[in-house]
Amino acid sequence: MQRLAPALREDNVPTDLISLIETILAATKEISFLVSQAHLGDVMGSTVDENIQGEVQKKLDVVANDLFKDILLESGLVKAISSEEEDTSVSGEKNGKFIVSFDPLDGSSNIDINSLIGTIFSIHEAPADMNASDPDMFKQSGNKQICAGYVLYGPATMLVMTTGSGTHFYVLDRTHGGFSLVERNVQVPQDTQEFAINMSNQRFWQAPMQDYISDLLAGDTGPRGKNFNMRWIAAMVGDIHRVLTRGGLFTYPADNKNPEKPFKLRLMYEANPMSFLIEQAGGLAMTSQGRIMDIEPTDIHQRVEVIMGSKNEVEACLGYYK
Ligand code: AFP
Repeated sequence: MQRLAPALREDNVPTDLISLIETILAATKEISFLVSQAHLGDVMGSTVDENIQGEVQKKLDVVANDLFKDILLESGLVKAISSEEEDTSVSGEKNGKFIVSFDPLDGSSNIDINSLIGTIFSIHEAPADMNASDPDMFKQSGNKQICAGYVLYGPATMLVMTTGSGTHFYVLDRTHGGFSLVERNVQVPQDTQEFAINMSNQRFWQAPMQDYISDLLAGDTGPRGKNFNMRWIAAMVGDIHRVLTRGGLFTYPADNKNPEKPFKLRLMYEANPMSFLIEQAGGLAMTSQGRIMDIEPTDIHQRVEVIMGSKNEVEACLGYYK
């Protein structure tokens, strides 16, 4: 089985980007070990702190964030990082060529129930003319990502990554401690009979999403003329991994539960990297208004509506917004 670095060289990924990817993966291997230790290590449960989004931080959120922050800033490869767990960007090497946005531990509510969690990352080139302490460096659209991926800490630890030449699956091979390529150019099936949404928010959705989901639930007796299955893992990494593997529609739509916060998912370290992976696998990644990766960011922690997955099903859903 082909190992990571040769596979990346085959895709003409530059050496310094390969080094950065390997740096990120070194941190994920430590997290993978910590996750597998559960109660045997001191990583279960919550801290007394909240992050900038007002969410109580789990111990593993903090440990994973510190691991990433330290390893990336020590690498000399990055000019700055931004993380779900940091208030603003953190500067690194002033001549660093890259900036990295990450969610160190996606699906935090799954930590204590020994269920799927993961790390999501997105890499852009650092603008040479900007100061390392300037958070505006991160205001680059998803179109400008040069690499995006996630590591899923499941029964197997898997890396799913794109550098713009397709989306590929790798598995952490514990016999040699590195990631091996297991599937090149994954393709999301264009049609699906499966959707993922947090149904408990139904009464808060806008009318088009209400109508779309009602039609799916009506099954073969409704206007869609076929039965749909539903899944919800409560970790975007888990849900998107299923969509990349066997197709599906994943959405976190706008809702009016809290009028000050109509969207849940974060653009820079959730929606953009997942959009890059989904599009590179032939799927669609949209809001009800347009392509996610076309959005020009205004804030590191900005949130966005997400409708992504199998092309024909995403288009069917967007049809309700016209
Ligand atoms: P965290 O990154 O704070 O763990 O949040 C996970 C998440 O943003 C995303 O991964 C899930 O799809 C979504 O939240 C789950 O939301 P619900 O709490 O509504 O199930």
